[in-house]
Amino acid sequence: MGKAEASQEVSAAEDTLVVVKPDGVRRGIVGEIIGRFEKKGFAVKRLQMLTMSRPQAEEFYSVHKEKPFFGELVSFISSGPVVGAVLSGRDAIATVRRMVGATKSWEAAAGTIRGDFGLGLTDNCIHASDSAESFTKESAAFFGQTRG
Ligand code: 3AN
Repeated sequence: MGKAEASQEVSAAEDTLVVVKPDGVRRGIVGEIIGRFEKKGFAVKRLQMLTMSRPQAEEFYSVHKEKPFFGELVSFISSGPVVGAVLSGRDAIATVRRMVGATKSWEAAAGTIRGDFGLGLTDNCIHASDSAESFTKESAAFFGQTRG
């Protein structure tokens, strides 16, 4: 590999945030879910279990605050422990969302996390950032002032 190609590889690395939701933690599939990302080649840069307060959950889901299901979403995500991970690797935001699958778990393709592990909508195992802006906002809401 030439010098130019090597630097392209480096610049292609991107960070994203996944949060295993309370249903995933309750069912004991955190390791299985995070393991899929590790096997794919993503590096786990941060990993934390916590239970979100209501204000923290409202901040985390603030892009959805006008949606009719906002209250349900906030109640559910703060209903028990969740596990957040910052994953780093090539085209992480889009690639991780492909691995997560469609929002409605019953429609999600087999081989995706939602397709393989559930049938829910609010309880659809996992959240993954959909853009660099979302990653920045959601990470700040999730990790707060804790050091990476
Ligand atoms: P995704 O998580 O696939 O990016 P979004 O961003 O459209 O989905 O929605 C955020 C979360 O809101 C979803 N993960 C899901 O839990 C919940 N959600 C989406 N649509 C609905 C709906 N119609 N009713 C209840 N909850 C919903």
